[in-house]
Amino acid sequence: MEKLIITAAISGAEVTKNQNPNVPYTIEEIAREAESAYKAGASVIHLHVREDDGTPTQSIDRFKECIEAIKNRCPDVIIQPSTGGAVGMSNEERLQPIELIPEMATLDCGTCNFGGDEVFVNTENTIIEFAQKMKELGIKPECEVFDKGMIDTAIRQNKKGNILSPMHFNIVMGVNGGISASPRDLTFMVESLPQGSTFTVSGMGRHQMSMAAVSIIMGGHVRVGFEDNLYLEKGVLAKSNGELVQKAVRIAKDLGRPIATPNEAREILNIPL
Ligand code: KMH
Ligand code: ZN
Repeated sequence: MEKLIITAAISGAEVTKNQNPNVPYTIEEIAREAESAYKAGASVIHLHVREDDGTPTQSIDRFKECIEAIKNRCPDVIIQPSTGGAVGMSNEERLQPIELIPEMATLDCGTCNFGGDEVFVNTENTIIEFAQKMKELGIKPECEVFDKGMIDTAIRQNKKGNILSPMHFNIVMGVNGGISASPRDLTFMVESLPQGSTFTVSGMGRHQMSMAAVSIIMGGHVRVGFEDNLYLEKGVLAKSNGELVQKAVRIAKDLGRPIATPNEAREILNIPL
């Protein structure tokens, strides 16, 4: 079976130190968490950055500093900045980190309720604008899909030439407003992907490891980390992102799936070495 790419979503924009004191805010903390995930077996770091007080920001300067700090500790890791940022940010704000020409970045493929009164807005024109900019800059988009219609949107943009083949998807499951985290729904999503695509799965909260296990069995990849889940197991907060990656590695080993290095991940994702 193809080697397993583990993405660590180390920081997110929504989780706080009140929920888990190990959520990173400062540059030093972000670098520490990236290193813990990398040493445990993550080949991709999905990156959001914060001000020192925890406020989410898409500041290019903050991204630059964080990326440099991560690269000092994990020289070959793939860094995948978020262009989703936090709910309510403008497109201009959100797009800033792509000017640093990272190897990958997220491309959110639709609008989604995000619990309470929050709506994560991605109009069709936004998706086209973000996709075209990433294509121009040679950045591999990870299509974030929170529901089946978002896969169809990505396929439409692929047919229009705005997203190149082979496409890579992150199937996000269990957001309040998105598709549920269940094996049945994951099967439906995976069967809806174009031939030749790769995919990873992000299960929210308590679904993180169970959906990771299903994805590993299906030949998909996995995303774990504080952005989506703060607990190692019921009632036990994770001490680091590394602990969550270690757990995914254990599951993969038990299921007979070897772990990809960053360069092996580049090959699988069609990113130039
Ligand atoms: N924080 C969410 C509003 C992404 O990184 O592209 C958006 C998000 C998706 O996390
Ligand atoms: Zn994110």
